[in-house]
Amino acid sequence: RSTAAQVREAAEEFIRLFHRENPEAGDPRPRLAAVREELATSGTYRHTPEELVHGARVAWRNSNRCIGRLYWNSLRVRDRRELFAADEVAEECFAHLREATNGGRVRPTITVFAPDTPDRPGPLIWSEQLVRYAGYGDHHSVTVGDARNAPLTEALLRLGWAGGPGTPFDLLPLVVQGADDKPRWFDTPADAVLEVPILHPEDAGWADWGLRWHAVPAISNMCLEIGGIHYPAAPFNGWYMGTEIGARNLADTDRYNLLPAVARRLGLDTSTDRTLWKDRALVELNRAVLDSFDRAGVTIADHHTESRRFLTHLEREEHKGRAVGADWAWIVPPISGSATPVFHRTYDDRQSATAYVHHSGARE
Ligand code: HEM
Ligand code: NRG
Repeated sequence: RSTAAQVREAAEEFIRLFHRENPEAGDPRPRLAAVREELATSGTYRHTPEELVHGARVAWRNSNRCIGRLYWNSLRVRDRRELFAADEVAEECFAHLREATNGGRVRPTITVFAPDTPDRPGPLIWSEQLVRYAGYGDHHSVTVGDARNAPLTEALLRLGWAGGPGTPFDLLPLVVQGADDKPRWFDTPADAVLEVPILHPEDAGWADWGLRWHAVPAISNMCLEIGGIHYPAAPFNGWYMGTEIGARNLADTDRYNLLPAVARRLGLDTSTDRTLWKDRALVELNRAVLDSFDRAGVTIADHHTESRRFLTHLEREEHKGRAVGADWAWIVPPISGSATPVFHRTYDDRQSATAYVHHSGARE
């Protein structure tokens, strides 16, 4: 919780930044006076549509863990601040997915729902992303699907969801908690989700495996903070970098754990680590992910290209006189790190107040 003085300070800092970076908005002083007045009488203030757009973009620019920030200034912002009921939020999340997916030409997009105010909290999305695969199992082991989503899957079953067909890639419903309401779940319409079958460019045998992944990563459980105002529900997406799927989601031992199966298909000797069978399997899995998205006509970046773009971003920001914060451990890709230019340097890890922030947990 922030004090009134902290909110006022954050608000003033943001309004000054907005006017500095948008000279056409003119003298900041009248706006500063209006915001101070609104804060004094109501304890909150409303961003103008232009402030909201810029704030959401700057929050992306300030995401220290994100390698994809070169295009921060072209984020599409869907202003849905009038919505706080669970069913309306869910409906707009599905519309967000359709617009962002754009038939495969993925468009970086955010939808901003009602903010927290002294009168009423904003809505909250429990699902980590708009698209998630179920993880089924008991408390000790997940036997089918994505173990990362086992807690969400359990919560859904407790809320009365009947469960999916039981494949490793069952789409979970979206869980939304409206302002002053219980969490509710909403089946994800099939036409809102584009999925890509993961096939290997040379080994046709991968088709029998039924591997797939969704086209759009849309994080939905982070709070957008702009100038002291908190937007608890503000799902955003860009496009995938291949390693997120090929080196983590499908490969991590506590996710789909596919490296042993890939190595077997490749006929590798898995009896000892020294054959580097895991490394070779990782490369083939990542080739399969990139090739499959390309063949399906779905936007995806490889880690070499996205690393180069990030260095361009650093240069561009430096020219503008702005410092860029970055978190090395998140920026460097999980495979072939040293073969990308982002590895061979250090970064300032300064944090900014306008940012996407992880919630501490679900509201009671
Ligand atoms: C994290 C890439 C767009 C905000 C990341 C990560 C990658 C990435 C690889 C690390 C993820 C991980 O290791 O799990 C990209 C690419 C984009 C993109 C290729 C293409 C346009 C965006 C957009 C936003 C954003 C549009 C917000 C408006 C973030 C944030 C994180 C992050 C907040 C940290 C997430 C966390 O703490 O869990 N991004 N991103 N990114 N990105 Fe981006
Ligand atoms: N690693 C996660 C997604 C995290 C964010 N990555 C992005 N964000 N590309 C996964 O689902 O694999 N984005 O907004 O594009």
